[in-house]
Amino acid sequence: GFGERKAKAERMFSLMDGFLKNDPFSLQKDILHHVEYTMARSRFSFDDYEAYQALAHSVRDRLIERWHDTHIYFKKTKSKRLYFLSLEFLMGRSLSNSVINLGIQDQYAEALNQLGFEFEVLAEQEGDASLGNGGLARFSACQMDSLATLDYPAWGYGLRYEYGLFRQIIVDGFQHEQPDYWLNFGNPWEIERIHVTYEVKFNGTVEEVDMNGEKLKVWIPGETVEAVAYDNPIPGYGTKNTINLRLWAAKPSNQFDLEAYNTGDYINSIVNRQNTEAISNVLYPDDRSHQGKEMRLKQQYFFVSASLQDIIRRFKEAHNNFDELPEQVALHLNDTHPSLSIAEIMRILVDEEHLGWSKAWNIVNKIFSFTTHTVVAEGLEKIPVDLLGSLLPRHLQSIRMANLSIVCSHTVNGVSKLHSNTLKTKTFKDFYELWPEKFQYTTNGVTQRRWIVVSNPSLCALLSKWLGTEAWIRNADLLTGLRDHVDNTTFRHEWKMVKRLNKMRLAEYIETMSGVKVSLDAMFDVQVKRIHEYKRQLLNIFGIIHRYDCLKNMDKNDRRKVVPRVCIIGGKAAPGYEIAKKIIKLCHAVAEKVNNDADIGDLLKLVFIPDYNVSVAELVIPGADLSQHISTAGHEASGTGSMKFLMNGCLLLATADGSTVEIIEELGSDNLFLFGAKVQEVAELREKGSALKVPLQFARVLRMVRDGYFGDKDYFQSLCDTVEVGNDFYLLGSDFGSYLEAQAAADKAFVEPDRWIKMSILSAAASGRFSSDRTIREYAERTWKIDPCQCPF
Ligand code: GPQ
Repeated sequence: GFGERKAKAERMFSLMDGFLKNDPFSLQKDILHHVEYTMARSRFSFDDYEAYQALAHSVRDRLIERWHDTHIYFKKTKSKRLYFLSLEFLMGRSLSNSVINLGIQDQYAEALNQLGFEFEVLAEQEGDASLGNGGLARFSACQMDSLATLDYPAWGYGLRYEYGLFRQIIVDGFQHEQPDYWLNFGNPWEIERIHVTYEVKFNGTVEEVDMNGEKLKVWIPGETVEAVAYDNPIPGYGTKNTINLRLWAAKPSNQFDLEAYNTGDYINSIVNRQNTEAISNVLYPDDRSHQGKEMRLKQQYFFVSASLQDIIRRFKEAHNNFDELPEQVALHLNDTHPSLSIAEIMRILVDEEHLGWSKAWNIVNKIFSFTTHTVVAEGLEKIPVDLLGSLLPRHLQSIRMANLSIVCSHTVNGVSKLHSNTLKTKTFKDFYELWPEKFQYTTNGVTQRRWIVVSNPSLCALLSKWLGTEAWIRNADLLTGLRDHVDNTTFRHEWKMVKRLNKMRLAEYIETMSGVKVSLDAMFDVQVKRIHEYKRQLLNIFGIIHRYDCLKNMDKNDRRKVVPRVCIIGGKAAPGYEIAKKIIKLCHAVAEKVNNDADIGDLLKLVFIPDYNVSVAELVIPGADLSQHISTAGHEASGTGSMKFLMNGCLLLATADGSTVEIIEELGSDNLFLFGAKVQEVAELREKGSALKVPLQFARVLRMVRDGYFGDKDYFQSLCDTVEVGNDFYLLGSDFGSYLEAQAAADKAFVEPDRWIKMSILSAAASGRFSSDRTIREYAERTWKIDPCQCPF
């Protein structure tokens, strides 16, 4: 009875000595406890790595407490839930983010100090969780942070790849890929749920069976794999709410292949069982083209099947009528990757819940929303009929993943205003004419918790000081308040000092990574993102070659007026993307020449930062003066890097593409350096073909590369071909002139420090709209129709 249960609860409570306490002394006790009993190291002797692990485990305990309470509360209130389905999440590191969101950063710093450790030093021990490729995956991570912070009853679902995105190492200027076996040293941020498992079926045949006169279709699978849940708590900031990111791992199923055992083929049957684990082994590193790969399709279905079984089980715990599904569940398809969910949920409702096709269809049409992240054609997945047919014989109905997603979703989202227009007028024109009301856009955003509070503590302190509040950490709109202080010289001075400090941090990193010493007085000009032809890193490199060429031809007097530059480029190329790899090599070849030219000295340096990832971004972005977002107009669906730079007071040099168009609306075109063809001009320029006008400087730079000025003459020819007049799809040549003008305008602004600092402050002040909190609120209200549900303290 009740009395018994109450007594039991009280006893539990007293055994736990109340819930975990956060004063420095309690934290120390917990850290040492984990050194001794979790790490099994002596508390009298442990190194930084073990200290980090013990520290992380103590944070994990605190996360688990809130995570439990949050879920009990969500369950109790029966709030409608959002399930965010994504095959990629780029979480990066968790330690700093967690203690900041838990609000116990200072207590931990003090606790560690007394033990003789420094928080920042231990934080460096953590590796990145890189379960994604680029912008799409980092955007998923930012959205999880905002969902938790804004108290939305949401769950994330994904795959627990054992190998994350490859590590990039550079040998002799060439990219090499190394496996990222990130779980090698244990992962304190996840909770293994050995009892949360589901069977996932593959292959086999569909048979018709007679059930009391009714003909039913039954799928007889050829192979069964088990999905095991790993839960990753995601804490909100300034709230107790801690939501869940559930990642699935594949394990051999317990369904034995009896026949194999009986025929005595014991060893082989074990080997086959082991092979099934391969499904969640590795993240595909080609962002946006996974055409026709069987293992990729298996991953998608494995993920979808496990997630939906879990979601339906949870729904059925509290409801017995599927008509209530749309009021209880919102399913979000993050790109087309999880779109098999649609076919799978139909299969479950029809085959397993026996709702009948039309009833099931009606329900399914009310629960899905879909965001597409690209306009590039190869980003739209297609699955060969025979592949889908043999792997999932009961699902074969449609195989253009985007079409399937559009037809069955109530909302089709673009990721910026410009992107959405392209979807409506080009990519999905026919669908738009059929269902105009489905098409919306929700401009992307990034979380200021990660991109200011975690990564730029000095700016964070300065913002709170001048805004007179820390409230901007939950409400980024308050950043506009910085405009009030832009004429204050003390403020501007402090702003400048913060930038200088971050440049120092970055300069140290550059020196240890590449041996290149850079001057803090130079303009730090950064382009970091995946390497793609449409993102035009080659335009940047050609600009650098041009700059070098000009310097070489300048007399001593003129050189004195030149603004020194440190050009920084970073990003990974998909392993099979030859042209992208050549761009990386060219960058190194130019760097080699320029950096070793004593005659040029500090006037120009070029550094390639290897293995660009979330934690490297946290270091690079705050230290940038200028950043480049220079895709051919109409090709970057949104772009989120620009938003992170903007928040950190970095000036943008950009084309009017993706989210930049909206950044201009907030910031005004005077406060950034805009160049290049507009989206509506692109088609016409392309049509001109070899009649297109290209500046002489461009032809000269191209000639230098072709003639072997930077070595490897033969190797670079095919790269040069891609931008030769008549073949220059991404319009590097025709944009080159205005690119150089924008660069000159940036140089000019930089020599007026006051003006530059003002522009920098105004950039950060305009960044509030690009917080993922705004993105998530829009999605929640307009698309998912979910309400906040705050777990009381
Ligand atoms: N994006 Cl389709 C990726 O990072 N990977 C992909 O496979 C696809 C899109 C990016 C896109 O290029 C950026 O413009 C967006 O800002 C980002 O997704 C998030 O929407």
